[in-house]
Amino acid sequence: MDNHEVTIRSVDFSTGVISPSYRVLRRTLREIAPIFWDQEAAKSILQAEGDRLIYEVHVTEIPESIEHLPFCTTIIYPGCVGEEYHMTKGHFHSQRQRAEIYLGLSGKGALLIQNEEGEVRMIEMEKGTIGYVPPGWAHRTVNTGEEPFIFFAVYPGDAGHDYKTIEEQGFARRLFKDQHGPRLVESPNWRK
Ligand code: S6P
Ligand code: ZN
Repeated sequence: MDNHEVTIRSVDFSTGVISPSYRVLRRTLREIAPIFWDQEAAKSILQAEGDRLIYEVHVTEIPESIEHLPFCTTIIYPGCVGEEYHMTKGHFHSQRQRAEIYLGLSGKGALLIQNEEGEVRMIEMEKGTIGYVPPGWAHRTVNTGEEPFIFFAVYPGDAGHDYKTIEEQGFARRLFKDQHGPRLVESPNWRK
């Protein structure tokens, strides 16, 4: 039996830190700026503040192979780029017929899922919410609150990550902040 099969781990619900973990992926505005609608706002932030940490993913060394169930946590820091909330890049699983489970640990957010036809559904997430990503649906998460939005994710080890499709086509809907809270609007540049 390999060590990763017997290691006892824990997760801190308020920070998202998994112990022991393997590495932390950090996504900053400079890297992911093109995902946001307001490119002028992204540019001004980068000029005025320098770079900004948008989210982190804490991963373990569980292998990404069919017999395993890799898990990780994501911490999306609060804030907006223009009027659009901080969010993840979003992806399909390379093997489309692979689902995923999210569990909200802390903060407030939304899980957007989108199928190949561009149909979008939104699941509001908070501590204790289970967000189910059915097979064949791309997924992106958004922080709609004032605190870090933290969730735990588990997926089949052979799922794979297809980022390219979302990089090229985007999501058909975007989440903007208005005076009444989050507003889901059609994305003018979808599939352009
Ligand atoms: C992995 C799972 C999550 C995301 C993470 C960051 O299948 O869906 O752990 O990787 O939330 O999002 P993204 O789109 O940058 O991978
Ligand atoms: Zn996924």
